[in-house]
Amino acid sequence: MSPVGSHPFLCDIHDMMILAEQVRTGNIRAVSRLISLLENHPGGREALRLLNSTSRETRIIGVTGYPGAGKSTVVNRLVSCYRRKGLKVGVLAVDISSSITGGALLGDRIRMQEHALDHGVYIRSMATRGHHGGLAQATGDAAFVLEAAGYEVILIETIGVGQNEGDIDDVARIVVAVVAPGLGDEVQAMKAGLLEVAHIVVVNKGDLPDADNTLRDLREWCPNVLRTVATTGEGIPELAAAITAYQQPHAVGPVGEARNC
Ligand SMILES: Nc1nc2c(ncn2[C@@H]2O[C@H](COP(=O)(O)OP(=O)(O)OP(=O)(O)O)[C@@H](O)[C@H]2O)c(=O)[nH]1
Ligand SMILES: [Mg+2]
Repeated sequence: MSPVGSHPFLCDIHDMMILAEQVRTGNIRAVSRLISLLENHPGGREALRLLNSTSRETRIIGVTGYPGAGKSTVVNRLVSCYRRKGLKVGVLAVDISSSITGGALLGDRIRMQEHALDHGVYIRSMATRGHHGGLAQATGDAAFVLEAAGYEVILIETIGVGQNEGDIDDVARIVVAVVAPGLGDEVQAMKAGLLEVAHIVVVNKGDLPDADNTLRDLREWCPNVLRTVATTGEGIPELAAAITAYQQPHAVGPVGEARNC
């Protein structure tokens, strides 16, 4: 591990302490700079200790699901919902494999553009560069930075196709799986893996004709299935309420223990 001092972003421990202090005051540029440092330099993790983050009631919500199911559109709606409650929201859009996502990150930016001028919203795309477990570490570190900077809700979007969900489970305290109607045979085979990690399953694109069948099918696997039409916002307040209910300590026991599926 090379010393942080060799990193072009930072010169020495003094710089790092200043950066940590700026993060604690919620300075967005400092947040971005520290996350870049963490992504690019293993020694950057030292900076996390300087953040002195006391545990807050930050909600870390994972949103996973098949490519194109509507994760970004759902996340965008949830951001609006939490902003209406006056909460500061961070979004981490994780790109596990660029070969799967293609132009997804550009799409994410467009779908979340309405929040671009809102200082209470921080949106960042993260690439894990194919490292096994990279999602857990890089995203967990970034979530920790956002928490220290005073973000009260952190939404993590990631593609789950039956292999990578375990990662998001390590970081997020609650996982929402987004699926779209008309699951083909191939996707059916992945269903068990995705549902295993989900606390709440969302059948998005509820406006499509096949939605009822998909809802019926999934309810055989999982009792906690909601229907949304993210493009119009239908079902999003119910989803937000389900997330909140899941986080009540008395509702289902400690988050992360009980699964609805
Ligand atoms: N009909 C319909 N289309 C939707 C709905 N929600 C999202 N879409 C559309 O589905 C497409 C994909 O939406 P995204 O939100 O980018 O999906 P995603 O899961 O984030 O996609 P990736 O990040 O590429 O995996 C877009 O064209 C959306 O407008 C919905 O409720 N109904
Ligand atoms: Mg997306």
